Amino acid sequence: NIQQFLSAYSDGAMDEVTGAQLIAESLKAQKVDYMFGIVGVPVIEVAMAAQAAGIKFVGMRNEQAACYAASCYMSLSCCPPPPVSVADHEAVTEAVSVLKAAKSPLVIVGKGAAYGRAEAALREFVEMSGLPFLPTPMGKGVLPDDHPNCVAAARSRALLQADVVLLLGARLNWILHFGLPPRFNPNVKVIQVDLCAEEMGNNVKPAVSLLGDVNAIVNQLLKCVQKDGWRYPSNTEWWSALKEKIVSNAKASKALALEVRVPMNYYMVFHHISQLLPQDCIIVSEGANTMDIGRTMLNNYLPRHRLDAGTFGTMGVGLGFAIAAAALEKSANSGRRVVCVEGDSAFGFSGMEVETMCRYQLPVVIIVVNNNGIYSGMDPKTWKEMSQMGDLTAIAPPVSLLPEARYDLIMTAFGGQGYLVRTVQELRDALQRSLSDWDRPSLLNVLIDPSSDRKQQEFPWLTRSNL
Ligand SMILES: Cc1ncc(C[n+]2csc(CCOP(=O)(O)OP(=O)(O)O)c2C)c(N)n1
Ligand SMILES: [Mg+2]
Repeated sequence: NIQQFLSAYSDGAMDEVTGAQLIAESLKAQKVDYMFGIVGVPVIEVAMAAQAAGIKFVGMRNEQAACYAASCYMSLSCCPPPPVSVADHEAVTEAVSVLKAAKSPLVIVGKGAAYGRAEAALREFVEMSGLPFLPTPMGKGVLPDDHPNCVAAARSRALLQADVVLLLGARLNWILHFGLPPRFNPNVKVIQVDLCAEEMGNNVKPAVSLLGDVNAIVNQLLKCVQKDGWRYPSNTEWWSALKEKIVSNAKASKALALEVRVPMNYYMVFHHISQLLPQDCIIVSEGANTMDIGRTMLNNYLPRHRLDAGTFGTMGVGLGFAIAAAALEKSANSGRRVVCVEGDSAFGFSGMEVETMCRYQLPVVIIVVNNNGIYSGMDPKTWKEMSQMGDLTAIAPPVSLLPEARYDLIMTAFGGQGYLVRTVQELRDALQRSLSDWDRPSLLNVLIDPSSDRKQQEFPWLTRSNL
């Protein structure tokens, strides 16, 4: 440790100590085991001293992506658990009585439940109480998406009509429409479970606040319902309404997924990807339609196996996240695959990190869902016609990107496998081949219909811009 290092120096066992060594040794003493960055004078010395101190150094192509990689590493590798604090006993009893009085209760599982490792207690609680649950984007997988109590496929209805929401480590921010109408019932009662006192009451005043460790509190709730054997009945109007919506939404997605057409639509692409991905893979995703539709179609079965643009919707995080995740999986020899599902615009933000993946032989499978733009784009012919009509900077829609750009060639440029994909068969073949290659990364450039869109939404405010 740093003390030994310094005493070796003062004993004269070492002739000289450099600033770089001190930085490296103190990082090591704080249990840093990976460093992501870019060197140049005088950072080269720090990176080399880090390696000498036993810290692995991943040289990236842009500091922004290096920061994303480091933050991802933090959330995937386990930090020492903080001291566990439980909620006030009376508040727990109060929460259970609010739940029992609910006509249409809903459990929302946030990323706090994932970080808090609440999966085992939560599964028992949900199965014991018979309550419907909805994961937030990063809460996906705490309980498997195919769990019978998961109502993700009826998300809008569940949020709109719930009269009591048990909010587990999730924030009422824009992702949950601030907990307010028109997305939520104006009289909804929120039971808020959170580790952070400052999150309590943000946007909606909770009916009950349970401050403390999510896992510990779910266990407290579980004990409470176990004691009197309470269970929310499965034959309620609420469950029928949710199930009816799940069935009709699944039907609409399936109809789109089973279309036979070239170019493909989003639903076809995700349907076939979801059939081929291993259940334990880590899914990284970013984009707009790509991330939103992908989230509904690509199931997570395990906690902490999904990383996406998250709370701030920041594009550019995907490749950094994937590099950190793949470095971890590779050194642990876990056999788990990292799959990175990117919109074509999202991919562009950190696209040069493909070289990083090739250099370190990280077998990430990147799938670029390429619709020639941000939300939508133009087909090559229309683009060409438009370019003959005038100055593109004056007339090209700001959402458009170069049609049919060959992102797959970026991967082959550095020695990885690139695939250009237009059809379902090509998609399946390329994905199967990529998933069996553990020596190098692959990139599937999946050209889809540039006017492909989400399926019809029930409410216009779901997709309308707030501007
Ligand atoms: C750092 C950053 N810059 C810009 C944006 C604005 N933005 C939102 S989604 C998006 C890209 C969506 O396009 P794409 O990744 O191709 O996904 P698609 O919707 O086309 O499937 C952009 C640029 C953002 N979210 N983050
Ligand atoms: Mg796009």
